[in-house]
Amino acid sequence: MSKCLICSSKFKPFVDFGNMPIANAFTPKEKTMKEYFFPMKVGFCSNCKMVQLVEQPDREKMFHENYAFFSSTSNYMKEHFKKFAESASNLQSLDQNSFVLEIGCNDGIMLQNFLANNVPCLGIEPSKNVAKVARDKGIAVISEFFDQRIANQILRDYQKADLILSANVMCHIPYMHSIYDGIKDLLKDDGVFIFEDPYLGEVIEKTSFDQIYDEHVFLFSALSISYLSNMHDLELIDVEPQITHGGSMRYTIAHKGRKNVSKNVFDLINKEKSIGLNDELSFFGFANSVDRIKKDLFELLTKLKNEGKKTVAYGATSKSTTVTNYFGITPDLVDCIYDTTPIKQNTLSPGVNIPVLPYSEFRDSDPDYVLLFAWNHAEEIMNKEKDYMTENKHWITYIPNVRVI
Ligand code: JHZ
Ligand code: SAH
Repeated sequence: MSKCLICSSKFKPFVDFGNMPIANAFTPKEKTMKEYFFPMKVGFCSNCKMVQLVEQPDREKMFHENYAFFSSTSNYMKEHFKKFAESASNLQSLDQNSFVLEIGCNDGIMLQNFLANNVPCLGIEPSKNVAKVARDKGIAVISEFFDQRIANQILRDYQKADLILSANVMCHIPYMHSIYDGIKDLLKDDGVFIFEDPYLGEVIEKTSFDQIYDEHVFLFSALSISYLSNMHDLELIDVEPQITHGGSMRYTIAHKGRKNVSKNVFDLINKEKSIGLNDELSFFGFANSVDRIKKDLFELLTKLKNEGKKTVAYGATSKSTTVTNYFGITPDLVDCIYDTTPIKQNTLSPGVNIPVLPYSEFRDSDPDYVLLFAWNHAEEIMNKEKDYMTENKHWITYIPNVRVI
């Protein structure tokens, strides 16, 4: 039995992926150090309804000066965060006297929009290389892991915030009580904390098991976020589904009793209960669904290899580390992965050592099949490659089912 990170109740894992490497540990071709692996299992706490990793590597192993994920590699995401910033600014009627904070600002993809509108803002970003990109844009960044201690440092050096934002970061942090305490200290009486993360309901519905990797310690729902917020005298006041990262949810939190709770919250909680996101029985079939995709994809890639077809992959995502390592996809099945991120290029992928090559070489490689690891960016990528991916070339996707397109 494992102990819940939120409420300390005991729970049992419902899926076990075996030993997994650090999802973003793209390593130099000359491996000098033994790779780190950890046992990756996920469970559901029946008491507070939180889905969580049983074990997570130390944060410094994942987030550091060579962090491989740069948010601005997707044009669609740049546009998404521009709209996110606009809607949050309007909600809080922000101006040059306001103060905005972002937890995990990465390369400044969100805060650059506040800077452009002269709204004072500050980013907290522990991974020094991505923080530098944000600073080079003129954004103020504290390069530390946010927690209650840093919140109090910000209170001393700056002021309380009208708006605290975070995207694809909250679900990465196991010490949630310190985060929530820090947010409570920092948020003005009428301030709001808005964050978004991959949504549990979508992960279960689509069997998007590859949203599970070392960095994602939690898969949130309205049920679990409202429980957690209540523990800290905060309140979930709105929810808004997003199509990003394969299906996310945006949560708005305020001091308890300060704002009206939207009908959206009651509706989503009722829907979650009706589809069983409050019941451990609902998670029992998940491992079998993952294994069905595993069998189908492995058989397809093996068949293509036996027919002498050339298969490459597109997008060296964090998600692909779970797919390749759990499915046993090695360089004999997939020649290489093409990616636009300079720090990932000319490396080997975590665990299974598939070469990662510069995107600029993709078209010359003349593949028959392209396995789309960045399936969450399918629209953007398929559009970009539509003239190249002609009749004899095919995409392969695997969420929710293995498909050849
Ligand atoms: P992408 C990361 O997940 C890690 P990943 C993290 N844990 C998280 O939650 C989300 O981001 C927010 C490349 N690419 O966005 C760039 C192209 O080559 O699916 C990236 O390496 N060409 C913080 O890693 C990768 O694909 C393109 O045209 O699963 C996409 O990674 C595009 C659009 C992307 O996130
Ligand atoms: N918000 C961006 C970045 C997501 S990447 C986007 O949606 O694209 C996740 C980021 O969270 C990484 O840059 C990582 O360094 C940062 N992070 C991890 N733990 C953190 C913490 N305790 N405080 C602040 N940032 C953290």
